[in-house]
Amino acid sequence: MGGRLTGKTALVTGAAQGIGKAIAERLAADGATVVVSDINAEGASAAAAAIGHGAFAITADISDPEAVAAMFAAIHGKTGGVDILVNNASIVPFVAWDDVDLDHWRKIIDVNLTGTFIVTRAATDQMRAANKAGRVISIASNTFFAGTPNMAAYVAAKGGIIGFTRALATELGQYGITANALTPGLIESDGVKDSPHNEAFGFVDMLQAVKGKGQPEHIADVVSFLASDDARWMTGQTLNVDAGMVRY
Ligand code: NAD
Ligand code: 4PL
Repeated sequence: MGGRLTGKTALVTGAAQGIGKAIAERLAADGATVVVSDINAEGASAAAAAIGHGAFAITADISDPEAVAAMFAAIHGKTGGVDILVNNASIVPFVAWDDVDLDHWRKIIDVNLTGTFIVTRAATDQMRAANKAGRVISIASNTFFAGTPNMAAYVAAKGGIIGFTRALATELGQYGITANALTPGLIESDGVKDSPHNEAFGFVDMLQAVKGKGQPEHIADVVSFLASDDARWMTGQTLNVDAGMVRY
């Protein structure tokens, strides 16, 4: 499999840590030039240095259109433009329903859903300007199927990403660009390890068909497939990657 993304530029948002970092590592190992993007500048630089293979860091808040425009200008200057976009950045909250106020709702929708739109808007414009058979791969969550508690705004945003992916696939197919989503189950990422979600592994394991703790690499390997030529006949789809916790 090594080298199947040689010559491609891949942008991974939220790649300073966790699942995004594992995706960036995997796509770099596949031969892509990887842009490690994050709101956390130090973390993004450290991750890009650790990954090597020509990976470089760009600091950007996905919910800030000006920062995102500057990021795509920098990518164009350095590599000629993005071939593969992985929408991974998001806030992963743990907030009980009684604490879900309008400020929380707006923040989560603004970053997780509107931020995904802002980056995808710029990326698909850049792909089409360069006549690239681009790939948009968005990380949703199996919480959309499970209705997981303590995450109402997050679950709504993830459902929005799945709907957005379907519409995007329809509109971009004519340009040879595909759009697919992926729904991880609970994964032992840096963010989850430092949050109350870390207490849920026992419950989730009970529901899984295949037993064990989900790891960032379990997701990165499927993203590599979706980014590769092997997935060229798939678009508008959502792949569930959760050891069989939910079946649909
Ligand atoms: P994480 O919290 O470990 O990492 C998220 C990264 O995104 C961080 O580096 C953070 O700085 C960055 N980020 C946050 N807001 C940003 C913004 N506005 N602009 C740019 N970067 C921003 O999270 P993770 O667990 O690795 O999750 C990665 C993705 O996988 C997310 O989309 C998450 O919703 C999804 N997911 C995670 C799990 C899980 O159990 N870990 C399950 C399903 C889906
Ligand atoms: C099953 O996306 O998919 C907790 C935290 N449990 O973020 C998630 C499950 C979490 C999940 C998620």
